Amino acid sequence: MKVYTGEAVRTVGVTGHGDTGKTSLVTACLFTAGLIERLGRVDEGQSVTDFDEEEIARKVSIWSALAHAEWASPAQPEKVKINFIDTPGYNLFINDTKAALVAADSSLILVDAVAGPEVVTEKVWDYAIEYELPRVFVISKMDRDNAGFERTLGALQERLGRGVVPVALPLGEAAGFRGLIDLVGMKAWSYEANGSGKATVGDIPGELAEAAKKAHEALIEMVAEGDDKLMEEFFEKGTLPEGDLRLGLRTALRAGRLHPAVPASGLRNIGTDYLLNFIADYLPSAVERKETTGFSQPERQGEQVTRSVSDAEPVAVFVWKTLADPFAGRISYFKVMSGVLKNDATIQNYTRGVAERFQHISVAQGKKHTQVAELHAGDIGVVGKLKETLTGDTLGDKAAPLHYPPVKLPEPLISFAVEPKTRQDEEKMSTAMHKILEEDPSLRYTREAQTREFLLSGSGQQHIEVVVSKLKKRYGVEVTLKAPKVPYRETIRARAEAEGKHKKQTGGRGQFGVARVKMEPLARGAGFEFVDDVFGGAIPRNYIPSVEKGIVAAAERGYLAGYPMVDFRAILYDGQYHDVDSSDIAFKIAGSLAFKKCMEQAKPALLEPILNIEVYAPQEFSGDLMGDINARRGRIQGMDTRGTSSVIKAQMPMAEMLDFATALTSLTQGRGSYHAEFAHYDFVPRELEQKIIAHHKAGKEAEEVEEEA
Ligand SMILES: Nc1nc2c(ncn2[C@@H]2O[C@H](COP(=O)(O)OP(=O)(O)OP(=O)(O)O)[C@@H](O)[C@H]2O)c(=O)[nH]1
Ligand SMILES: [Mg+2]
Repeated sequence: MKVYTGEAVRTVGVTGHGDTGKTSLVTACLFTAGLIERLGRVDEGQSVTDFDEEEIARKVSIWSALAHAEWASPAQPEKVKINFIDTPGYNLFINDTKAALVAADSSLILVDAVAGPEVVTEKVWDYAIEYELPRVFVISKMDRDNAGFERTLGALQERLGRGVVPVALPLGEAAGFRGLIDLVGMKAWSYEANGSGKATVGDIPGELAEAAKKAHEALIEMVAEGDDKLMEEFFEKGTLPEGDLRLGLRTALRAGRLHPAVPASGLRNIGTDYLLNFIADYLPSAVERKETTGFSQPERQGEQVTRSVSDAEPVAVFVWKTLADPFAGRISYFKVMSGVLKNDATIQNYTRGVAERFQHISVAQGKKHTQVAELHAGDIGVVGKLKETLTGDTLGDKAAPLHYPPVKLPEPLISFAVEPKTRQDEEKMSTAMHKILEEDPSLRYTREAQTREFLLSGSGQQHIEVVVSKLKKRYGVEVTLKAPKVPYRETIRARAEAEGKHKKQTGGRGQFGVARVKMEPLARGAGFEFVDDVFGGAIPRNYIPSVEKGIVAAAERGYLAGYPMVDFRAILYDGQYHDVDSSDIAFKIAGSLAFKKCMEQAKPALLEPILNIEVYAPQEFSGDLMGDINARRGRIQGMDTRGTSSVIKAQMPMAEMLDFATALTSLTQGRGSYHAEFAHYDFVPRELEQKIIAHHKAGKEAEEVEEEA
């Protein structure tokens, strides 16, 4: 492949709500540009960018993927290279979209011409703003029944402002959709019905001339509005020359003032050549960003270091994605932030302090990789077999280190306990899971210290199920998912005082130790405190830690229902010993006996973890959501609005959260999301407490109690 410098590279993030036709549009663009031979369909598992087996099975994009086209527009006869980052659109997989967009220089936002703007439309719009990406709307699936360009555009303008302006109008709609009218060049583009992507460019049909003229003038006015010189010219002549219109549109797009909209159909391959031209002519090249900012230390520490996106700078690359290929092993997706990366270069991983060899650097067409000799500042590539490099790492010239900050993703919403089915599964599980975690930084895999369960956390049940399926198909590991155990705790509500006496006379040497202990409740979160208040050698110094150990061990085992006892102080104030018969173990037992006796007076109680939650959803769902939160023993703390969404803040017992994600999805038709974090422990209500204790005594798990409740 030809070597492209950054000026001739356009990296476009293809984003939008689930099912808006992103993957189909990318495949159609590649076909129109002649980079693939067949217009493969997502539904048949033949698209370029949905190549993962899970994606093919489910017919949705789960992970971001990379493709490229080489394209010359009439205005730019020199070919440019367009990198497409096809991203997932379903809410549950949207973290991967955010992670991948960091590598883009502009974004396409697809909006279904039937459904109009949806939740994720606004989400990806926000991402684009965060990453400072110019935004172009593609009103997609224009060939569908009931497709409406004007209606969709109106809805977009209502939500996102009048900066959304059409630069092309559709020629026909629904089954009659056959092309578009270019409002800059004022020509009609009519496409062959066979999906070849070839258009005949000609005059605007008479019946559409008036509408086209009006839209053309509106576009000119919008472009002129932001520029005094253009405004003057516009007032004088009542129009703008095409050259000025083009320039003005480019400037307004870069400034985030205008967001052009174009109609298209990926499935029928209508409008893709127009779109490719638009990308080549209007969207920023990879070097237009001019500067990037990193830090002298990892984790945003140290001083800021700015670097221009230029071949003249030392080489630096940022890894934005990792893929665990079953055959090729680890594949790293990177962006060249500065300098020129040559094939076979050995560069330093600043994050991990190791050198890595970039052998066979390549460009990706979905799963297919083509080796290249070098990649220039601003471009994107892939490389296999890096030893230690992971997503979020910066590598480059050893003499010029800097660290680009890794993308911060929201914390997972839902957790499951994963249990390997067999012994063999258990042995393979950890290795397999770590490979999957490398690919998906929005997953968490932890061992809960108290319950000893392995917890897998993600953005929703389907996200976790994808992992389970991958474990099985790719790594041959079978697991079952269960609701995680709630890490209840125990504590005391009252003071107590007792004597623990361990005395045993069995032939030879006996055992003897007496510990007198007071206990008192401590504040939530205080943990355990031990106070040595022994005077006059009632217990020799060396045995005092033994008493403490005995109490700690007993507290670990709990008193009511087997959960660890916390937030109390134990004061050892007196005791007795025997010169011959006393020992460490005798005092340990005395300590544990004292603990148990104290419990008889100390009013032990169960504690449950409470989470702070924030629930986001369109306003119309607030009432239902608050009802649901109340029914789950939640306490509403306040309500806010953010854009068109409302935010409900509440505190909720963890035990009630286990199926909240599922309930939220059904209550809000998939438009809600939430964030939760641990807040504190609080007393379990009396009735529930009695049930948990009774079930513990009957040898059952607390979870079954919750299910019954
Ligand atoms: N009628 C019509 N159907 C389309 C068009 N584009 C895509 N589809 C269909 O819509 C479905 C989803 O298409 P995709 O291309 O996978 O959509 P996507 O936006 O990539 O979906 P996710 O990545 O899962 O969010 C498939 O069944 C496609 O065949 C189109 O232009 N017209
Ligand atoms: Mg897709």
